[in-house]
Amino acid sequence: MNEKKIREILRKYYALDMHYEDGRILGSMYTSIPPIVVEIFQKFYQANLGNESLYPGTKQLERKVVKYLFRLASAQGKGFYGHILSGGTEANIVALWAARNFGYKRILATADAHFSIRKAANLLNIPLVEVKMDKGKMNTEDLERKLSDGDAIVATAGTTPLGLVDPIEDIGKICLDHDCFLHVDAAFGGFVLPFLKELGYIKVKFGFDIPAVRTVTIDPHKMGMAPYPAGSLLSRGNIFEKITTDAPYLLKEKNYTLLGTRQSGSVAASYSAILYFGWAGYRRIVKKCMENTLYGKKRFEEEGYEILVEPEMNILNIKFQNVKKIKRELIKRGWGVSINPSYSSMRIVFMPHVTTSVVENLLRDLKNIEKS
Ligand code: 0PR
Repeated sequence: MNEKKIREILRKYYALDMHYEDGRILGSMYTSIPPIVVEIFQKFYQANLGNESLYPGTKQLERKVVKYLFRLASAQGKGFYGHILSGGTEANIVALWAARNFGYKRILATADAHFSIRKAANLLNIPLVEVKMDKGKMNTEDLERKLSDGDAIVATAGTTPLGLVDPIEDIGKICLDHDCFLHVDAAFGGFVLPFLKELGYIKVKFGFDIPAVRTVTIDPHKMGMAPYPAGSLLSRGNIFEKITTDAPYLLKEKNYTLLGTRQSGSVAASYSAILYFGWAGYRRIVKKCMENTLYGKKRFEEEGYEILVEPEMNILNIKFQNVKKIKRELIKRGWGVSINPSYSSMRIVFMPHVTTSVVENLLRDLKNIEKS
């Protein structure tokens, strides 16, 4: 088949998909990325760090990206390790896999921890103990009550449903009194919190500046403006040794992540995004996203809607009595929505494509739904 015909066939399917540029995707943690980043992704598309010896250039780029992520995670000095993985799910699984291999026997997490934590518990065949929450954040008294030596704790910096930060400093203090493994899931918050801090919106620690924190997940493919698959796992000390597998037919004869073949064009692309935006550029993005979140909060309140919880990051939740019906109706009108049934709320992730005019369009459609 000639190229023109192939393009024609695929155009039809492309048109069926939603695209960030259309301003209708409200509940994703991804957005459209600059053409240069896409170009670099294409250029490096063959790279596979699953067999890194063939790709020493991309390997060097992985180190550079990881170094940048260390800065986001406040890792200072030597003794830190990291890899670019396929996303938050793989990073959370690998962290808990290593913890299990160190001998930690249970996982303690809240109900708002990402569902990949439940997957990890299931795959690793270790019990998951639910820690209570206070308004979406881990309740440290309940944690103290339930914690034993030999536990792994998962704290979240930017929870998936509400975008809140667990009290990680307090959790870290509790952790120091026990033999436990503290993993921080900053898949979303890792590229947000350091900038919100500089902008004066929030004052929290979430990374390696908390002594008990052992591992941190930060995803370039969320607020890092990189194409998927690009997550990361960073660790104090080399936890990857605990999950290394012999792979005799690879040049390096070792494999130290969950996946074998790893699409690593995204590693080069992540580095190009870091160069393109720079620290100040990411801060500008975060500032705009936060301003839009607060604009959304103000406008929804003006129109008589209830905001579930004061946003700490660029995630806003609007309460609805019948949130499933709202979801259905919005989908009918072409919106990509995400709801939190347990909070009876709709979640808007204020990624860069969710602008003030998207908020106004959404409010207009919600008014129409109410009338219908
Ligand atoms: N940790 C946290 C805190 C997350 O929010 C997510 C994903 C993960 C880990 C897992 O990351 P990966 O999906 O990269 O493995 N949270 C998003 C969510 O559930 C994922 C997402 C992204 C969902 C785009 C929908 C979507 O269109 O909201």
